[in-house]
Amino acid sequence: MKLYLWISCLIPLVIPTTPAVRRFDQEQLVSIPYSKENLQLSQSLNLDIWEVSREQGIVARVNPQTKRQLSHQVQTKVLLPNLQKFVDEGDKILELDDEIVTDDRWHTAYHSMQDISAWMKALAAKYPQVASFNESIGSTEEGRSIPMMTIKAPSTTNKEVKSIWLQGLQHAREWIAGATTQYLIDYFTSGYGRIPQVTALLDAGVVIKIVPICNPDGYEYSRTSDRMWRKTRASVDNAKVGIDSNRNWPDHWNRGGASSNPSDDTYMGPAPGSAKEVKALMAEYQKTTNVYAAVDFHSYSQLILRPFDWTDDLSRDEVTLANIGKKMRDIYQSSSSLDFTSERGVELYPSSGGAPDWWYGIGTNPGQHKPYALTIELPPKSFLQGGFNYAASNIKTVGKGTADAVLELINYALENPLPIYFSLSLSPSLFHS
Ligand code: 0X9
Ligand code: ZN
Repeated sequence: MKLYLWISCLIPLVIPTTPAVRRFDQEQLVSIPYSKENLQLSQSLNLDIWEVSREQGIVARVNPQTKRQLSHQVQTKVLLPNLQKFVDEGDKILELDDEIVTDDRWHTAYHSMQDISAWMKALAAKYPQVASFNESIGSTEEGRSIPMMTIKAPSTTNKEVKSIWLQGLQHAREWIAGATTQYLIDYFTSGYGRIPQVTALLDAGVVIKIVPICNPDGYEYSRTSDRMWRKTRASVDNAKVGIDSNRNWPDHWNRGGASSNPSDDTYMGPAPGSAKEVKALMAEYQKTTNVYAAVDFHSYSQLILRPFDWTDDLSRDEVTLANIGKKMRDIYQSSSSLDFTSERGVELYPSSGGAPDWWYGIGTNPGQHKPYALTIELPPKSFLQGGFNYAASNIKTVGKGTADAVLELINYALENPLPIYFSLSLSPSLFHS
């Protein structure tokens, strides 16, 4: 008896402190018909919008409270009555692996942040001629490193550099975005001397910088604790509410389609460019000479989005940007049978503080070309094909289609660089009404 009491006193001390895994039994996926008004309504209720399309309407995650608010105002259709079941399904198909291999097998699973970094290091060691691994361009809120790979031909001198910037996974749960940027790292690194188009581009002075995981804290959190987590893990008033880094970039920050409420999924942060992750990315980007094109990879919906995200006004380069969007859409189709749509970001829904508006706006160093600045929403097309739970067996197909589309973008951007706008051009971008 005495022993029993003694042991029971110890129990609280020996329970392991693994983080609680968030459950979604009370949450649902619903849709409402597509219209501008309904879009505004869902944004004003700060719903977690998963997709917006003519076919599915506006698809959003709701809890009992937001569902009640929504159903009072508009007809609501339940698509997934218990989101926990959807998350459980994902656990079966998402394939997590911890073996570090520098061949094709890497792209058959989703990996941890630590393994991704180790893999990048191993890949750089395998291809020292072209790849250099930067373990950290800056650290995250929880002290993790943000790794980057730079890919460059041995003969390239600083004078002739034409840079391409590729980044993925600002949003934690969009795992295919991180897997695809890893595929691109592999493609351009191992492709030199093997894939003629890659060799030709690198030999012509193209330098590719790839940050595969822009939000390491959020990514790990979505792997271990909350599968539907989107933001960083920034703290506000000691609560780890997180910032939506794609609402935090300092170009037309807080100009719509972003929330000032820290508990919302599109929380813009307390000030423009305040998120540690955004600061690190901005600093590295501005060290990069002559960025011809920059792409921010997200999921899902199969979209190629061009500026602007925040305003309905057409950019000065609308015709050119629409043209490359169409070409990339065709490449996705012919290369991987993936059906993409090309449009302006704002046409999907308005949002401010996103990376591409900053790249195309005030992020361009004075006297340099504007970059082709795109968001790519990777597959699948809809929640019907898994949404954020996109099976790891798709990584290679998506990766190959994306590599071909990005090759097209690079070639096109080199042949048709966007103009250099001198100081005057800053005014419309900075002070747009
Ligand atoms: O909302 C975002 O940040 C992106 N979509 S996601 O579902 N991956 O979160 C879209 C950014 C592009 N901008 C606009 N559509 N305005
Ligand atoms: Zn996203």
